[in-house]
Amino acid sequence: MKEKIEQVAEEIRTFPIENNEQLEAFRIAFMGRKGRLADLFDNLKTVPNEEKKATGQQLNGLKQLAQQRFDEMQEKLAGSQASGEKLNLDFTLPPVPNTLGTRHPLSLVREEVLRIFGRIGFNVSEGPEIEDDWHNFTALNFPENHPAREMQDTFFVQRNPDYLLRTHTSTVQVRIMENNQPPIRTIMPGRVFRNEAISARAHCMFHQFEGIFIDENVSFADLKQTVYHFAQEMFGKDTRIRFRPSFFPFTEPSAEIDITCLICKGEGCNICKHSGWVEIGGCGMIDPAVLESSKIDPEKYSGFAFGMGIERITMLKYQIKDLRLFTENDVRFLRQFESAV
Ligand code: 2NL
Repeated sequence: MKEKIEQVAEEIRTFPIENNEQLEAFRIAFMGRKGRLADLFDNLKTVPNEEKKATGQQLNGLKQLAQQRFDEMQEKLAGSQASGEKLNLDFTLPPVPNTLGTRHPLSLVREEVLRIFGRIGFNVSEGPEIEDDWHNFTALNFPENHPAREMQDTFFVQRNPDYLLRTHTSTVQVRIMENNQPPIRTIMPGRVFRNEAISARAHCMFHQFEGIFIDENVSFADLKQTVYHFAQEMFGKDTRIRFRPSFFPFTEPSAEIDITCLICKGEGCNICKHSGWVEIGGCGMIDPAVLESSKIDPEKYSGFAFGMGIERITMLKYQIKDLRLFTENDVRFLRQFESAV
């Protein structure tokens, strides 16, 4: 027994402890429930009675020795980690830079649109993406048999086809007109949905913004100047605009808005199909029937409205050739834009 104790004492003194794992191995080997010390204490039963007291004292000494070495090494390891010696750290090195995300190009353009119109007195309105027939079609003067009301053009809610995914953001302006009297100046950005196959030029979900301006004596000249101001702020001072007669159920007269092609500056290229002009949206004077269905007196007030695609403007501004890039979340695409601050 005496030799055994000596031998274990030697092992306690020489057990290699250079890191936390070895410290734990030491604790388990000697001080654990099934360790060397527990073993020796068990053997105490077999020691003759007259030697028991002396052996017990030796064993207690051994226990103290193990505890001492453990405490000492634990303190030493904690100290060397804190000072960084063991991990070989150089605290003078510059920190690894934080990689910031970038803003989505559609967000950049939407915010720019809101800033431009905000500066000339437009506020921002939002509304639900699931709408009813009244707000999406009927209040906007869509006739009963209009093609947009067909299943192949619009997503209807299956259980109740009076509900649908809005196909334009005019739905929100209908609510604004219902609940406010002029003057009304507001911009409505948002997601809209159309039942279309996904390709480089079409998607079933995209973003647009519409604006309305209703007051006494609002004229087509006000509409033209507002759109012109927007085009210059968004695309640069050289940008010119052109209106082409068109038709929308909710405006009369209506026009399509073109701007001079940003790529060739009007000279003619592939993007503008050699016309020098590209379309960015539509506009018109709000149809008196639409004002009336929203309880605004068309005898007293008039207004204009316009709508533009955010994807379309973004593609023109950044020369992006495929709509699908906006929704694929490919970081090689996304990283090219302004970083989030
Ligand atoms: C386009 C054309 C347009 C409107 C949207 C509108 C809204 C109300 C009343 C009357 Cl509440 N009009 N919006 C008017 C003309 C054109 O959008 O090409 N959008 C991408």
